[in-house]
Amino acid sequence: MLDLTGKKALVLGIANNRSIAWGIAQQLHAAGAELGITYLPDERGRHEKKVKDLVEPLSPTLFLPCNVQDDQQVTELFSNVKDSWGNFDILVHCLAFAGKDELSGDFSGTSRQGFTTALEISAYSLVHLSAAAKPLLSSGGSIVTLTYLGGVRVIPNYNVMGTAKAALEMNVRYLAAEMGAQNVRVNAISAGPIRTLASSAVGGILDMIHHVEEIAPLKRTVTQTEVGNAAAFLCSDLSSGITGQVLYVDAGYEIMGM
Ligand code: NAD
Ligand code: 0WE
Repeated sequence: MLDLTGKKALVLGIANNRSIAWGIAQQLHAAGAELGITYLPDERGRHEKKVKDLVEPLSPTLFLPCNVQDDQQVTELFSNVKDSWGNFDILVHCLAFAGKDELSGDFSGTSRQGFTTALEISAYSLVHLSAAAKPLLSSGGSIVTLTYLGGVRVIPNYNVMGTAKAALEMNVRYLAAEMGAQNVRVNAISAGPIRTLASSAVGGILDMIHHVEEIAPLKRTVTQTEVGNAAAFLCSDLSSGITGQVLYVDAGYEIMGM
């Protein structure tokens, strides 16, 4: 049985009710985990209010700001986690960002700053958060991140995010090799395209979703709930022998050649 009772899970990346991280948080809660939620702070506190209202039914015991570009916010986050929870069990990393300019046009037009920002927020953040979490993660703990096929194959316009996801997937392997010594596992879920805040801002996402509905073995896209269930599995003791892997939750799309 998938049972996360007694486990504490810190989830980063909820922006609204379409976020993949929201699907994951709901399934972790359903399996009995105690939740800590972070949000990306903005000047007016609108994200804070929105995310706070959304997650209230999951009764998180921690609710804290974290912009991964700010070292101090990461330090304060884990100092709060340590004070309130002591050790914890699960870290869910569900965030990515590239400037809009970088997500269309020629890949060779990627700017130095655009490249740096995309890799900093989307890939380096997993390394940084894992380092900060490491002294607090219990034996049997699990780190899960979200990736996309565009890190392995060329997907039109995914551009520098593809480079960032390739780096992220390699981070998973190096982190898994290191964290195995303390019986902490590190894995990624490669989700098929889902309409979320991040993906809806991308031109042609609907055409991409229709393409998947035609080609994927299951003839449909996946849902936040299906990604959430796979994440709950990777966070649970049911997956105790699995680390350093990329698990495709994509209705089978990745296997197809034509
Ligand atoms: P989303 O917009 O709901 O989530 C992205 C999150 O990143 C937001 O919560 C945002 O606040 C956060 N974020 C951005 N910059 C940040 C920063 N500097 N510090 C902290 N947080 C920051 O979109 P989503 O589609 O749910 O994306 C979540 C993850 O899933 C991403 O890693 C994305 O690459 C991945 N993914 C998405 C799809 C898809 O089709 N939607 C498919 C595969 C993988
Ligand atoms: O990882 C992602 C989304 C990543 C993303 C999206 C945005 C849009 C708004 C990162 N940064 C930004 N920055 C913005 O300003 N996905 C897997 C969804 C996605 O994004 C694509 C896709 C798919 C699928 C971009 C181009 C092509 C396909």
